[in-house]
Amino acid sequence: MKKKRIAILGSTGSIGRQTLDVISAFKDEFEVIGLAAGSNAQLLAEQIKEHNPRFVSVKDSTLAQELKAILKNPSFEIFWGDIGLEFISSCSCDIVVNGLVGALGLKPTISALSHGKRVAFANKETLVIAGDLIKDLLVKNRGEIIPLDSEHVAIHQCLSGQKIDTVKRMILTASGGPFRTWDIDQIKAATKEQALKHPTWVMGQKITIDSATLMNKGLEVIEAMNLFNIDSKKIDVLIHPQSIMHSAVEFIDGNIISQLGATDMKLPIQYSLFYPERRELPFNLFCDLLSIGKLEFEKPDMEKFPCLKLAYEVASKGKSYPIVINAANEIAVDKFLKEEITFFDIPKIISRALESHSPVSTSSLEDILEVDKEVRVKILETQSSVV
Ligand code: MN3
Repeated sequence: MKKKRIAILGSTGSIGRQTLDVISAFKDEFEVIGLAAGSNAQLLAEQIKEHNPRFVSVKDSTLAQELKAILKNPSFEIFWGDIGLEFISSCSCDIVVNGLVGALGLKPTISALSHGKRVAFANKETLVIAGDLIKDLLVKNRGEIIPLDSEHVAIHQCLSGQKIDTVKRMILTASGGPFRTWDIDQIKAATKEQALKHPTWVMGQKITIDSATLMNKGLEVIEAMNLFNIDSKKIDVLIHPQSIMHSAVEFIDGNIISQLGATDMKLPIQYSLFYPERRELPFNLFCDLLSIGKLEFEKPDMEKFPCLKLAYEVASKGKSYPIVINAANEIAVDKFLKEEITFFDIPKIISRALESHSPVSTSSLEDILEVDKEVRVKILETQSSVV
């Protein structure tokens, strides 16, 4: 059997590491061709020793030197920066796993899809800021996107064999994050450590903070809108603390199809890498419904979690607003992680950025990057004096 050739963008991040866990469990079926990482040279070196890729990319030339020094006789070609990411995303592979965080993932996605690749997609921010551009590329080239985000993998399975015009609504579930049961004043005073304690999922820092504000769910609403071509009015969010039902689709005839499974990213990753086939799960991650006992659902509280409300507003406004919400959120989360602002400054910064934005239509990569940059510069210039 011919092995599937895989390139991973963001190999040392949470998605990248778990993708390599899945690949290691199916060594006869996959071959790692390319690895792109940021600045964790030590972990990348270990991954290279184990998977022996042909192409490697790191953040900059200093890190490339560092990596060469760790691995005495490298047998791979090494690249760095934007060019490296673009090279890896268009190299001779069958599947590109995009596990990058933030708008950084946009250019490599465009490059992979322009080369007709299948992209296993965990980089939601790219679909948020460049939905139309990505949809255009999918029409023009033979590339495809298979979701890797657990909710979207759930919906992808619920829609199997169904017609999109028979969908009444999609139900995205959310764990509710660490502050689900806190009152609003407690949330306002939340610290970085408290926000990083996610109740059900183990993930990277940015997405963990996004889960605490519920911005993650807001971005996922826009992601679902673009991925499945559906109006945001037909996408509901339900808080589901057990995180066992990963999402659901209600059809016009009243039937609801949902997908359930263990709370572990290796499941959606395995689904995405093998789709449309299935393989026996090589991990002890089968879901025991008896030990879970009950599934609960709650309505999200938009006062306690204003980021979700902002995301819905942006989803219906469209134009360049999704770029603004994403850029402002990335900056605000970064500042919160550096302990420069409070937890409730995050929605404040975002809502100020949205209010002061004059919408434009963005049809090209250049347009998108220009708005993205403008928003970031404006926040960094004014923010310190306002908050
Ligand atoms: Mn998700």
